[in-house]
Amino acid sequence: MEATRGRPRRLTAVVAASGALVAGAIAVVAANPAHAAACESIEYAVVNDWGGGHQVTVSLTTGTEGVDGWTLSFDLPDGAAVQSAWNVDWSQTGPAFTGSDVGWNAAVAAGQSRELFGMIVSGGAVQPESFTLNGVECGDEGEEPSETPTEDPGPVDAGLVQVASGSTPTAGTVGPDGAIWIANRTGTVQVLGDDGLSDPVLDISDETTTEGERGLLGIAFDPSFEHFYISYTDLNGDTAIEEFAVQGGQIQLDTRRTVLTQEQPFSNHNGGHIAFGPDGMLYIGLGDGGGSFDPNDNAQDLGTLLGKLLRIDPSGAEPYAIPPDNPFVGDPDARGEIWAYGLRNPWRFSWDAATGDLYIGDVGQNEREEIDFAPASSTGGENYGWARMEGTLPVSGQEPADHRPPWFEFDHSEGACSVTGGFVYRGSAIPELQGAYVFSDFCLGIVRAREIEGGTVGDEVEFSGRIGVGSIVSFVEGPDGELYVLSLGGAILRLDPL
Ligand SMILES: [Ca+2]
Repeated sequence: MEATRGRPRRLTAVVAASGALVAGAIAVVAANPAHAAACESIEYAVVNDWGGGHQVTVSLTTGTEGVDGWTLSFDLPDGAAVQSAWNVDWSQTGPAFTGSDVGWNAAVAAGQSRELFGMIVSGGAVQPESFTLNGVECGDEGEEPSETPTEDPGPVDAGLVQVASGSTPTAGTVGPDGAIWIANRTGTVQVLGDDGLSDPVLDISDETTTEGERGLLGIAFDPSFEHFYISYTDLNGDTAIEEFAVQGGQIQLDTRRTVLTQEQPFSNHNGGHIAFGPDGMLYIGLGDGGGSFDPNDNAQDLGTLLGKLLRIDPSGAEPYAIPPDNPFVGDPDARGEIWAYGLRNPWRFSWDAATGDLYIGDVGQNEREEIDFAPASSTGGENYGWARMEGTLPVSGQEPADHRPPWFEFDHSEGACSVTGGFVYRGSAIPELQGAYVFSDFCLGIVRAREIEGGTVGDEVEFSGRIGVGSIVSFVEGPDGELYVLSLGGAILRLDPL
C-alpha cells in the first residue's frame, strides 16, 4: 500500500480512506447542518502497519463551528479492536469504539484539528465503516479504502557535506561563542573550527575504554556555559557523569568533580547521552544495563536508575539536587532522579527548539527501533514499555496499562538497526525541512527525516543529495539550528542545502 511521493526508501506504509470532499478524508454527511459544519473532515491513517495490527492516527478537522467536549465513534470490522491511544479515553460497545476528550484537548475551535494519535489497532489493517461526532454521523459509509492521492512536493534539495575529520566522534554540543565541541569515544574533546578540529581541550583517554559500547559517550554545557559535563564509562565499565567549571571558554581541570555514577552490569546499553532541557535541568539517559531482553528487569523497576531518563539539578546541591517536581519524588519505592522509564537504551534524545517537545531515540532488541515522545507539557513519569514491549510488539508479560507507545518505530528490514535519535530541524538553510524530525540508525547510517503533522508522525522526507555515511552515532544542533552529523568512522558532516 505505498502511497505518495515515490520515494526510494520507505519503511512503513500509509493508507487512508478516500472521500468525495477532501482527498484522503471521509466526506461529511451529517443530518444536522450545524454539526456538519463542525465535522469538516475526518482522516483515518495507518502510519505503521505490521500485519496483525497497526498504528493509527485519526484527524478531526472542524469547519465553521467548533466543538467542545467531543466524542468520536466508529465501527471496526469483526476481529479488530482499539487497544490503546495516548490522548483520549476509549470505550467499546459492540463493534463501536468511542473516544472522548481528556483535559488539554477537550475543545476544538472552528477550523482547527485534533488528532487521536499513538492509537494501536489490532486485527489487521482495516478501515472503520463510519464516524460519528457527538452522536451525529459524519462518515461516508461503504467507501472502499484507497491510496491517498497526495501531491508530490519532490525531494528536499539537501545533502551531507563533510566539514571535518575526527577520530571516533560520538557526541557534540554547542559551547561558548557558538562553537561546536566534539567528544571522541576514545576520551578526547575537540572544538570544531573553520580549519577542522582543534587539539584536544580535554583528554580522559587513560580513564575509559572502548570495548562493547563503552567510551566517552556524552558532553554538555549548562545553559550559561559556566560548567562542562562529561558522560563516560570508567575502567570498571561503570557510568560516570562529571563536571568541570568553565572560565573564559576554558575547562578548569582542577575543578573536576563527580556528579553521578551508576554501576553497569554488562558492557552494552550504557545510554550515555546528557543534555540540559529547556527547563535548565540536566537530563541523563541510562540504558537497561545490558544483556538481552533486560535480564534483571531494570527498565520497569523504579528502584534503579538503569533503563531510565533521569532529571537532576547538578548545581542545586552536592553532588546534585533532585528537582522537587520530578514525578517520583516522595515515592519510597522509586528513585527520585527518574523522569521517564521503560527504556532499553535511550542513546540520544533532544527537545524541539520551537515547541519544547521531547524526542527519545530508544534502541531496540531484535525487532523495533523507536522514537519516543513527550509533549512540552509533560510532567514526567512516562512508561515507554521496555521490556514488556519492544515498540508496539509484546515481549514478555502484560503490556503495562500506562504504556506509552512510540511516536514512530521502524523494523530491521533493509538492514536498519540501532536508532540514533536526532532533532526537529529548526534551521533556516533548508526551508523545506523546517519542522521535520531528522534521525538515523547505526547500521544503514543514512540521514532520514519524518514530517510532523499536528504533533504526529507524517511522511518520510526524501533528500536529493547524499545522505549516507554509515555508523551515524549522533546529531548536533548548531547555534543556528543547522544539523551536524557524526559518524563513528571519523566524518563530521553538516546537512546543507544543495
Ligand atoms: Ca518502548
